[in-house]
Amino acid sequence: NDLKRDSRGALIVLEGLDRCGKTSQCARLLSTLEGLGYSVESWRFPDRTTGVGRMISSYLSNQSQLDDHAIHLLFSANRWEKRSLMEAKLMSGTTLIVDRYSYSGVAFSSAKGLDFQWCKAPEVGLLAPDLVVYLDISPEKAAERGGYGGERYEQLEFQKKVAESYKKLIDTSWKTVDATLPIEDIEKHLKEITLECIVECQKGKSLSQLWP
Ligand code: NYM
Repeated sequence: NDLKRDSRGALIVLEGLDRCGKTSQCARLLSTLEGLGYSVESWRFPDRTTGVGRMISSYLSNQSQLDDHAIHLLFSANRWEKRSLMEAKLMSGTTLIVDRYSYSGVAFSSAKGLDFQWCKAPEVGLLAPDLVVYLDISPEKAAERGGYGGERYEQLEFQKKVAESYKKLIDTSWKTVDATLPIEDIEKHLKEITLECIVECQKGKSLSQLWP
């Protein structure tokens, strides 16, 4: 219908600790929305396919060392290099399901001890999500799931600090979903809140910028 064709897509971000289940839920949400006939793409940050992304990937796998500030700015630059494409996709009606965004940037870097406001600064002017879903799990439960891949940051003590940083970022506009529920329940919940958000965007909700 006309509404579907002429209106913009929604920018939907999933956030959470490592092993919270974001990546599988993003995949499920993508296929659900595709099945319903929506134009939708699944994105993730860091986007390891770009030049900056390859530097980040090498840092995360401990193949290179970088100053904490420098890697923080690279994560941010990795979002900036995708900003115009992101806006073009949204304006052409495509909904984006994004696995991690600026909130991960702030949560992980400030967990290392970097100043919270300093961490937020390079994100100013990036597109603000229409919906942020926080997949909530305790660091202990996440660690029990095993399969920490051995990348930098994937350790219980550090994840506890990341959880504290996320708590400072969460505001009333976020939707928190209990990440320990059965996978199908999480999926159903995500589908509902996502569809609500897509409808709002179709009705003309305007795209805004960080930090609102
Ligand atoms: N991460 C991710 C950051 O430290 N800053 C960021 O801006 C982003 C987007 O990278 N442990 C961290 C969180 C993860 C790691 O992400 C890689 P993933 O989702 O495991 O590929």
